[in-house]
Order: sequence, then C-alpha cells, then structure tokens
Amino acid sequence: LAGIDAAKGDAAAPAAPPAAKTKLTILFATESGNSEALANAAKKDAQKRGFAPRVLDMADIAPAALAEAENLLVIASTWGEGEAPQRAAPFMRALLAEDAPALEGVTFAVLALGDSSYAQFCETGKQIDARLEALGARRIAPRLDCDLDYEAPAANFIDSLFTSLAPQADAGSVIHVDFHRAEGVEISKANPFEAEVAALHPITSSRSESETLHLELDLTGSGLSYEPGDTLGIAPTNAPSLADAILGATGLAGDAAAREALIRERDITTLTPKLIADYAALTGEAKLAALAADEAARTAFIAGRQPLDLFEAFPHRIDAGQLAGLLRKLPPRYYSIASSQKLVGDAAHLAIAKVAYESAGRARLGVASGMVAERLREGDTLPIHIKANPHFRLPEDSSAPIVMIGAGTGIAPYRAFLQEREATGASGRTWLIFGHRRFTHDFLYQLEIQDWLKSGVLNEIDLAFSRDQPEKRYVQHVLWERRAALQAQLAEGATLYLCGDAKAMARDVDATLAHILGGDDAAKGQAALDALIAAGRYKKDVY
Ligand code: 2AM
Repeated sequence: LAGIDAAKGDAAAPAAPPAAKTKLTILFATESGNSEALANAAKKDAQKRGFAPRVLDMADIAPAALAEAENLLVIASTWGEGEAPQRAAPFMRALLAEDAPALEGVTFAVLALGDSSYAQFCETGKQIDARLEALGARRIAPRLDCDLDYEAPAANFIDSLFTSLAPQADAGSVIHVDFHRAEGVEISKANPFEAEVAALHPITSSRSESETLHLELDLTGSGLSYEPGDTLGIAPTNAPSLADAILGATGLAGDAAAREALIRERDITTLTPKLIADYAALTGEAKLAALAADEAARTAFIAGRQPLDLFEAFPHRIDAGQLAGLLRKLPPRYYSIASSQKLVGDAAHLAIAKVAYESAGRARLGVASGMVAERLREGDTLPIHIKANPHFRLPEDSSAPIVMIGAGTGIAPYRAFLQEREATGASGRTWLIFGHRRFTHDFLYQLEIQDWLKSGVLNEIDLAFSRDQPEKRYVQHVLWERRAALQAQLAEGATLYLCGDAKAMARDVDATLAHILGGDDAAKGQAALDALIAAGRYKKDVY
C-alpha cells in the first residue's frame, strides 16, 4: 500500500520528522445525496484515525485529478437504468474514454450503491471498479454492492478498509465512528419522527385521471428543519390486503406476527432477481431454478410482477422466517417538500400522486401513495424524516432570476421556492413552466399560483396541458416556443430548474435545451448544457 509503505519508511529513518499522514481521497458520485453523506461521514472517521483525507465530488473534477490520489475510496451511486448520477456523467464519460489518464500508483476500493430491483444493479460502481484496474490502479478490497438498505454494510466496509489501510495505528487512539447510528437521538431514516397529519385532501378534480393529494404534516416538537428543495422520507406500510394474499399463497394465513412483519417491515412489492434465486434455492423446485438461471426469461417474468405473482405461480409452503428472509427491508419513499418553513413554520407539505395501474392481470397501487390515498386520515401519524437535497436549492443571490420547469407533482419544490420568495420578498425574477394533463382537472395549486401572479411573487407562467387538444403539448414545446425569452433570462444570469419524470420528460427537456443552446450543432448544445450544470445553473430533481 503506497501510503503505508511511505509511512513505514519515514518511521525507520532515525532523525526523520514525524511520519506523514496517510493520504486518502474519498470520491463520490451522488444523485440524491446518499453517497455524498457517506463520503463526508467517512472523511470524519478517517480524520479521527489519523489519515489526511479529502472528499471530492465527481461532478467537480476530471479523472486526471485522481493521478495524485494515493489511496482512493470511491463511493458511487447508480441512477435510473444503470446510469451514473447526472452530474457525474461527464466524469464517467472521460473515465471510460480511450484517452483516460494512467493511474499507476493509485490504490483503490469501490463502494457501490444501488437498487437490486434494477437489472443493472450498481452498474456505475462496477464500471468504475473495472476501469480503475484497467488504467493501472491497484484494488485493495473487493467492491461492495449495497442495496437500498445500505447504511450498515457501507459502514462495515469503510471500517474494515480504514483498518486495513492503517494497521500501524495505535488501537487505543482509534475512535471508531459508527456513522450508521452517529446521529444518536436525531431524527433520521433509522429513527423517524411520528408526524401528525394536519390536512389531507385532493388537489385534482374528481374527474382527473391522475389523483394528486395535498398532505400537510405537523413537525411540532421534532426539531426538524428543511430548506426549499429538500425532500421528506415517509416510512410507509403495505396494504393489509396484499400482505394477506402473500400469507395465503405461502401457507401462512392466520400467522399474525408474519402479517405484521409484511405490513410494516418487508418490501412486498418488489420482485428482484435475488428473490427468485433465493426462492428457488429454498424450495428446490427445478422450474424455479431454471427461471432464476435464464436471464431473458427472468427479466420477462419480473416485468410488471411482484413477489405475490411469484409465490402464486410457484406455490410452496414456507415458514414465516423464510418468507421474511426472502423479502428486502421496506425502504422509505421520498417526496419533494412543497412548502417553505419561513411561511408554514413547523410543518411540511407534500403533493403526492396516487400511483395506480394494472400489470400482469392485477391492479397495483404504489406503496406510499396508495397508503396515503386509501388508508391515511387527518389526525393519524406518519413516521418521517428529512433528507437534504443540497443540489436543488434556490440561488444564493436572491436577486438572480429563476426558471422553474416542472410536470405533474414536479410542481412541488416550486411551491416551496415561491413560498420562500413570498416570505423573504426576494427580488429575483420568477418564471414557472408547468405541464400536466388537463387544465380543468390537473392544474395543481392553481389558486395559490394565481395569487402569486397577482402579487408579483411569480412574474411569469407558461402552461402545457398535454391532453386538452388532439396534439400533445409538453413543457419542452413551451421552452422551444419561448426560446428567445429563455436565452434572455440565461443572459441575465438565470438558474434553470427541472423537476418531474426522469425517463421521458427530463430526457426530452434536455434535448430541447441543448437544441436551443447549440442550434443544429448537437455537440455544442450538449457542451453548453454541461457548462450550465457545472456552474450550478441547471439543477434537476427528477425521479
Ligand atoms: P401525458 O401523460 O398526457 O402524455 C405530467 O405527467 C405531465 O407530463 C403530463 O401532462 C404528461 O403528458 C406529461 N408528459 C408525458 N411524457 C412527457 C415527455 N416526454 N415530456 C414532457 N412531458 C411529458
């Protein structure tokens, strides 16, 4: 290990100055902040253990910056279908390019975060791990791929990595920071606050094809605070009817403890390749083993299906412990906060679209949105925590213009921005470009928005209702029509925001923005967009 050898050499020399601290570079790639938070916690731990650590964001550097890194810990999230976090994309392109710099002399370890329900689980971490080795760097620990419940395995990985990097450390002086629980009694994912539901009502008309609810949570007594742009995590419960169906299919009907665990603790709606493989191993059924082993057949089976479909297609009696062991831990669901504490005080507002669809012959409901829409009542409490979203904040200069582009519940953080601007009287120009299905049913927060237009908190609005005319009209069509005004705002120093659907909308909006900025020169447009992102003037919160 480069760092340790150097330290030993120094110590052996008789009149040498104190051994130089072992250098450690912690490089993260984050979309929603998990990798960033881990990197910062790891840095604190490393400092306490006597390393000289620094934290780098992949969004801010090029691969050449790693040539000087002696010991490198990479903490990388994967996003969407095996993609890198958006702001890390230029770094990843450069790392994978043929002219990437040689990294001999660098030792590294990769901690990958992901979601095992995606086929390309932890793909970004895997790519980095393979590429660093190909560029001549030396792997000092096998990569760890973490699922949504990453906190404990990630903390253990970092702990043993640091221990192996500094075996010479005096054990008595090592303070192990358990960053899994370092927050102590603070409200966190592991220790949520029971927030009372102060208000819950639809903000779409009863004839809307996409019901959206406005939820107000009382934070009194929690000590919680948030900034506009931050997100709120809800620990949901599963539908009791779905839990009962699973108990029936696995021969556990009537087992009250198993039922409780399914409702409160286990993820009973996500079918992963691992679940199929584990169920095959548990039951020894040949057809299941064949399905688990055949990637194409497995992917086709998983599409639109959930664990219940698997248990019904391959019925076996299993015990409660085995059932719990097959299912992931139920993860929280995150929503952009739709309020500013400067206006609402000890409260947080959310806009929640009810997810309801049919697949593989069965009606399905989103876990959290289904719970909120069907079972939650005013006066109930809900376990919640706040997750900061430092990359989706209002500009520091409150006189700078902002352009807010959003579709559907993508309006939520803009309501927070506008409440903040109302409360502070900030002078920056505000322009909202909002898209949804129908003007009469789906104009979320219409009355408030009209009031803001009247009072001047909101200076300009453009609407794109997609289903009010034969041809689809989307936010990117508005952007294109209003490209001259957009360019003018950018020239004035505007920051652009984009919130809403990642797959279709964000991709199309990006393409339109690149077209506006680069004309027919696609590369020029992309470069201009990348430059805006790098300057913090194009911020996305897409899901
Ligand atoms: P649609 O469902 O009528 O196609 C919020 O969901 C809004 O985003 C809806 O008006 C929806 O339109 C629209 N939407 C769907 N696909 C989109 C895309 N590729 N770009 C922009 N908006 C889109």
